[in-house]
Amino acid sequence: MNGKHPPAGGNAGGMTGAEEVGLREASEGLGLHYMTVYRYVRSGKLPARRERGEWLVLRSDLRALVRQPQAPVERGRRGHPRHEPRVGHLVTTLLAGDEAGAWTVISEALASGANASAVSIELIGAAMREVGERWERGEASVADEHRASIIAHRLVGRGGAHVSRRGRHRGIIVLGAPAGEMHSLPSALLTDVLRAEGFEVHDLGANVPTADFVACVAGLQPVWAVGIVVTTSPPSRMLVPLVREMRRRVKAPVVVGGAAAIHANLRLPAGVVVSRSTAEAAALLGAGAEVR
Ligand code: B12
Repeated sequence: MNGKHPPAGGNAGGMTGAEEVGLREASEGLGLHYMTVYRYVRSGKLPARRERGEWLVLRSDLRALVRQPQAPVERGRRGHPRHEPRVGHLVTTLLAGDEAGAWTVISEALASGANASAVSIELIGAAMREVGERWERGEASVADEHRASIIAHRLVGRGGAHVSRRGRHRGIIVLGAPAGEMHSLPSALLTDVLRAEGFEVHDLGANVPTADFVACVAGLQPVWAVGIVVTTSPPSRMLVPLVREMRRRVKAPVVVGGAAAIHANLRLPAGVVVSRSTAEAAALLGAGAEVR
């Protein structure tokens, strides 16, 4: 929205008069409950700006909303809810520092029948990759990106409450990144996927010193599998020593993955598996098996 807006007011029903209206007026004009329109704003479905504590929306945006086909749950080829349209809304809210709006996007996805781990991977992961692209293009500042990743972690924490499973767990999986690798969201996201599959997951996050990572796994034995993730290319020089030490000290299978593992020409000890995608990482760790 640009800055050339006249003051709010005018005839909401006919959507004529001033270019911008407040939410009360917008909801009357649309024939929707005030809270529904508010949710549209917070989730990014309806563009709006705030002036002296009041949300203002353009009449042209209200007309565009009315013309939109009603598609509350979009479904993909296999009948799963599709999240692509929501990713854009999530990016907008993340970059605006609007945590409540970001959570609205997530909760709407959950309410439409999406499972929590799909939300993690397809929504939060995809949105953060887009944030990275905007940062790379100079369209988002480092502060924007930092704020977005803090919110993303908080969303994962909140969404994680939806994936807890009752009963005995299938085994312990430990995830983390080697020293020097500062990206912690990849393991946080995979944590939810594995918990949904019934594993007890210990996520050590980013930048874990080799000795401490290995000692933690050794202390938790028996461990079903260990996942080590590298995101920045070239991968941390501590990756190979970590993998070697892990293989030497613990029996659990080790899976290495993440964006940097896929692209790098890694020389890893025999028996260590490299995953090429999130789904493959989840499958390999869940199988707890070594694939040579
Ligand atoms: C947030 C962010 C940061 C934050 C991280 C904060 C945090 N606590 O995590 C901070 C500010 C620390 C950061 C730092 C840097 N960053 Co950064 N960052 C990002 C950003 C925007 C999002 C990262 C993210 O969470 N992505 C979402 C995750 C979920 O996506 P994913 O990586 O595909 O993860 C999946 C896979 O890893 C998969 N998976 C597959 N196999 C396996 C196996 C296992 C075991 C596991 C657990 C997971 C797994 O599971 C994940 C979930 O789906 C990305 C953009 C991007 N494309 O990701 C840049 C990005 C990764 N960063 C980048 C860069 C350049 C840096 C810095 C070098 C910047 C700098 N000059 O300082 C430093 C590097 C620091 C370091 N030594 O590691 C580049 C990397 C480019 C490259 N070729 O390596 C990116 C791609 C941005 C860009 N477009 O240029 N960054």
